[in-house]
Amino acid sequence: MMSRWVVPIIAVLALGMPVSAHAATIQITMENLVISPVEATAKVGDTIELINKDIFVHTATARNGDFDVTMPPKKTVTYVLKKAGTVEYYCRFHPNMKATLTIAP
Ligand SMILES: [Cu+2]
Repeated sequence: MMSRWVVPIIAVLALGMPVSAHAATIQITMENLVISPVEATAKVGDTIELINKDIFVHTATARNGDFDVTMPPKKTVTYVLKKAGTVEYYCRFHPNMKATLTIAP
């Protein structure tokens, strides 16, 4: 999981550029009624790419109301993070699907 990100981060640091200048895209997959990864970290301004590989509609619904994104079957929906915080989210249709997103300012 980490290794995909280590190389780009080192490359950015080596160039002396602030990491914060690069908005990242974080992929979150929903497949077989499981959200993966179950814990993800991001920053405000980053994009989360919600990939629904199932034949069901899923949602990424924040318990604190910060976001509520609906993903039609077999579709990818992107959402730009606007607020920092640790957000627990779940699928409204399948409440056993839950995960945590930690968003740094
Ligand atoms: Cu669902």
